Amino acid sequence: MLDAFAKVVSQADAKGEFLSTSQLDALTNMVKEGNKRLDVVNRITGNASTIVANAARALFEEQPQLIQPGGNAYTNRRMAACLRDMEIILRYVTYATIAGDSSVLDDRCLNGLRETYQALGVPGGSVASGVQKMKDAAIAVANDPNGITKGDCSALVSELASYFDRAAAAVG
Ligand code: PEB
Repeated sequence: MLDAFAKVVSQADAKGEFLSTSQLDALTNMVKEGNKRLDVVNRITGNASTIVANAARALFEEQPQLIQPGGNAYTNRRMAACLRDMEIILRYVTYATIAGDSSVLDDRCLNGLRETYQALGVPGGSVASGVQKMKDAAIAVANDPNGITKGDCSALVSELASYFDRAAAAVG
């Protein structure tokens, strides 16, 4: 598990070199823009249950077969497992976002997830669709102009989007 700092350290160390100017510039920028990152993670964390519940509702509206008898979210046990899975994925996306690196998401959440869903008979494409809905909600929360210092968050939002896309691609 790496963060943006440990990542460049390990890359430089593998070559036995000092950190390059471009590596240092990228980290300088990350520190300078750090409050935005903290705010985005804080907002998503504070809205996590709403993001999960609304994404799940939208998923079941789009794919009602999931909650009909025989569906993968039919019975409370499966519904609970589904909501829990979405929450786990969102949680790891927040970890990757605060770290500025996807390795925690890759190693601890996505590795083997496709195979797990295949073995369980859970449709990965449906999970991917749920993840995309969480992405839209998380971006809306991140970009909400109310009650926050205004600034350009486009780079951070596309980084955030890339973690959701990564999760969707890992199972879909
Ligand atoms: C992954 N999900 C399930 C299981 C595991 C995971 C390991 C089996 C064990 C259990 O049931 O608890 N666990 C989860 C995860 C990590 C982890 C992401 C990462 C660290 O440790 N059903 C649907 C939707 C989808 C869904 C498409 C979006 O209709 C999910 C939610 N996951 C779902 C369901 C089960 C499950 C298990 C229904 C239960 C499957 C079953 O027992 O029939």
